[in-house]
Amino acid sequence: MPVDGSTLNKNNTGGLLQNLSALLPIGKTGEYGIILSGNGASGGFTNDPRNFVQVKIAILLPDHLGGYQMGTEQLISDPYINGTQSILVTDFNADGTPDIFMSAENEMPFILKPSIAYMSDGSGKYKKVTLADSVINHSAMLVFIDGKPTVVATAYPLDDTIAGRGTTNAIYTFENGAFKIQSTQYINGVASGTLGRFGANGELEMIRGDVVSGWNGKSWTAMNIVVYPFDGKDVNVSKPIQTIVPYLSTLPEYKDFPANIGGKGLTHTFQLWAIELNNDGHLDVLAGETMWSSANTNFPSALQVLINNGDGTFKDETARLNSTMSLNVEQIDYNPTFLDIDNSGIQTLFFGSQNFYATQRQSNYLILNDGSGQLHVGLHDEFQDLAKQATSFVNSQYQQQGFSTNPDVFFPKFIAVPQPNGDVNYVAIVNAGHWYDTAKTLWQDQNFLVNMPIAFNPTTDFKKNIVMSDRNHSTLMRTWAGNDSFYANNASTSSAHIDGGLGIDKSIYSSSIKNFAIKGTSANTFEVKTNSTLTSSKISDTLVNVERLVFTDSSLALDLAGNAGIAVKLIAAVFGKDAIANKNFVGIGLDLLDKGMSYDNLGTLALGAAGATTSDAIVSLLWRNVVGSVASAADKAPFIQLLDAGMSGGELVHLAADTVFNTNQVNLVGLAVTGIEYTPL
Ligand SMILES: [Ca+2]
Ligand SMILES: [Ca+2]
Ligand SMILES: [Ca+2]
Ligand SMILES: [Ca+2]
Repeated sequence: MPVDGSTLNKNNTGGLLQNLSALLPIGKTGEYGIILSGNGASGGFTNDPRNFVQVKIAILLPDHLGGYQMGTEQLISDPYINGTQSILVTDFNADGTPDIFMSAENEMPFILKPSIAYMSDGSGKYKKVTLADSVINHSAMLVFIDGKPTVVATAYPLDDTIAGRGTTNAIYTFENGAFKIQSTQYINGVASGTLGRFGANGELEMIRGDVVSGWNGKSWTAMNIVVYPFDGKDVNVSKPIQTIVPYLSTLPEYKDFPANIGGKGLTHTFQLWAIELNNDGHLDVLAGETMWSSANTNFPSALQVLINNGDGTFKDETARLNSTMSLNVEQIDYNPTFLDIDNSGIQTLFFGSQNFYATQRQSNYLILNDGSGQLHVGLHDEFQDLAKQATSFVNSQYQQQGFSTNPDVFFPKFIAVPQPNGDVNYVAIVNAGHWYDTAKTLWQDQNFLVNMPIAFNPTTDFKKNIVMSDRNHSTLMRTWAGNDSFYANNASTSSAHIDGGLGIDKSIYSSSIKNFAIKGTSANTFEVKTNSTLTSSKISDTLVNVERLVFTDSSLALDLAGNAGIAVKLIAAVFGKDAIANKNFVGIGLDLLDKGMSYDNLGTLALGAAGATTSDAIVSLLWRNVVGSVASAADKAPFIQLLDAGMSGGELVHLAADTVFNTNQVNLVGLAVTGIEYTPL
């Protein structure tokens, strides 16, 4: 396991300062192994090389029975690395198989070391490569510059007197069979960074967190996120493009918070992730932040949302777009997984962290993005119950051997493992505390890995009703199984694609229906476009799985294969085909069906409203409306017999309404292209 036994001694008891994980794509598309590693801890914050902690990596492979088995030795022959805080997985050598990059990081003690990479060798195994750097990289971020994988490292802000600076803020690319390492300018204080084509015309920018300024003789007075131009080789720190105050430091309630890393009221930005959040074509940024404090264990943490204004500057939209994540949690994952799990083109965010003595403040999260940049907590509180299950499993299996664990002491880290079908399973890392190794006569940390195949699938299991009040210029939005509402505020001037998923979803427009061209193009798909006459607020929407359109003067139901189809067929059968033009009738039918009333029960209700109470009256009514003639006694007899034998009136309505006579007379095929107007209740 990650800390190797041969390096253990009384100073190095095998503790991991960071318990990191990353997914390793393996086998079929959508299948993953799990890489585990971290950086060790011993000897405190010194630079005594005798206390250096060597760490191993471990790789778990799926056992195809829903669990995992150790697979390290199948893939690599030398698992020793120099500690890391960033496990980065991508295909650097472009051979079709992902490689693994472990940027070196050690804080206890501070020791400069080379980074380690495991490169796919073409035989299904990995070759270990020791890089020609010398680093304590607090952060290393994988970004893609024009499709090329690039590692952007941020060196720990070392004082020259501790251990030298080594290779400062290196940028790594893979060129001609080897890693090219390019050192960039040393900047006071920085702990995190990312690089990307954030500019209006794709200009490169380097963004750094924890950039300190305003030394007052005792402490820094500011510690901010700073956006710099990047010329392809280095940052230009003398011309910052923008200085951004970390979210927590913008909140009055934390103005005087006794934060340790920066000082009073200052926020530590430990990670910066470049990610497209609102799908407007301009790369955005998420910042991982904390006011870690030894004096106040209820320190706040945050995920700051910085939306690109389109010109390479950013707007802090945390309060508006990330309102559901609590600030009263432990620091979130340094090495989260961002992955498109439903082929929507939108990434879901997975954060897993081990938390000590902090059950209520645990920071495991599954975060969903609806595509407008609005983030929703998919799973968080649920981990409390899962933690109880995982720890009681460990206790039931291993208590006799002396192991015991308690989520209130060691809250597990939950590693998300998406499945090819979009389900998300978890592996919990359960810390069972210290354990005495009689052979080595020392105490060691012990972790158990517990497989938790919960099969959470947001497409079907996330039932919150989403209100997208602002599209934030997005061209790609999708929601889940709730009844969702999409407003067109700040709609993109380009074409937009919206998928409402399961549930009765509405797209709402703030002008008259006469300004729009509306057309069903294929199953569950409608195009809604503003006419050329409407030059302001142009809309060009492709709506999938969206059931209703709402305009200022009219509403349209599009789900002719769903509730709207039932309402129309049923109204025609019971009230006559002309009645489908009665928008109130359609609206009442939709309202009842959307609330869950069955086709048959609505049929019975409609018969009552039409005054058909006897078997004869029911059959006569349906025959007249569906067949179009007055039924003879012989025509009616078999149906009257069915009713008298116990069939409900509603069931007979259902049968009659679904006949081809009826679907033809209401022109169901045509309605599937135009939709049907209704008056909402
Ligand atoms: Ca490769
Ligand atoms: Ca964006
Ligand atoms: Ca929905
Ligand atoms: Ca839907």
